[in-house]
Amino acid sequence: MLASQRSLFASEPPGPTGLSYEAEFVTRDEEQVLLANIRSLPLAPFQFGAYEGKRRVVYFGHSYDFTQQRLERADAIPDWLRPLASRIEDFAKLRQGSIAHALVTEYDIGAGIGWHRDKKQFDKVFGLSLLSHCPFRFRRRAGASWKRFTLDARPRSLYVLDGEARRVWEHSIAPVDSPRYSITFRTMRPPARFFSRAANSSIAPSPQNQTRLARGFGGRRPPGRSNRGRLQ
Ligand SMILES: O=C(O)CCC(=O)C(=O)O
Repeated sequence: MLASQRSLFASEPPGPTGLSYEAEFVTRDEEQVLLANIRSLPLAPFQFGAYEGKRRVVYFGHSYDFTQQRLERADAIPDWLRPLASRIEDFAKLRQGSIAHALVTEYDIGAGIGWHRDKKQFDKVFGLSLLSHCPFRFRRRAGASWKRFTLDARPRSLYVLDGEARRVWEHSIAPVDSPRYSITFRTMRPPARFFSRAANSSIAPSPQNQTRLARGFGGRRPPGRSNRGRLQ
């Protein structure tokens, strides 16, 4: 167990197994440089099948196409971001180059992300929070109800999702009340077959789920797409 994980849970109810947290993973100066680079990216509304989320994203390495339900190749992780990926690989005792994917997300006021587990093509997940904190919520089924846990993800901190935190618990972020950015780094599960097969989503992107996840957090239907016959 990481030292940071021990301190996180020393005086709190235990969080999900496999969740760890490192406060101040980057310095304030590094945060400013990352934010400047992020603001120069072509951030675009998150696409969830026929719907657009309110948050804006850019993918590197791989992107996930929710319409085709498969991974697509994306631009390589850029030079300004690679050293951070490398630092995370060292921190997590991973081989250099293990992180093959990065997702940059901008949450403007009112944007969030619905309950989900990350796609099965990905393995370990590392989330760096920038600019402001968010309550990062977890839940898992416990009989007829849910077990819940909330991590206060502070700016400049890194959370790690592995084990049950990654594969059993779902996570979500309620609409934020001040702008937040995150960089999510992921390692890949082995591998190549995911490029040719339909994805094995933990929450299948049925029209109903698309509606719930995208619209529940401020998502909107792109102009010209009819609602008729889908939402009844
Ligand atoms: O912004 C974050 O820290 C979480 C992002 C996330 O859960 C996702 O993109 O799947």
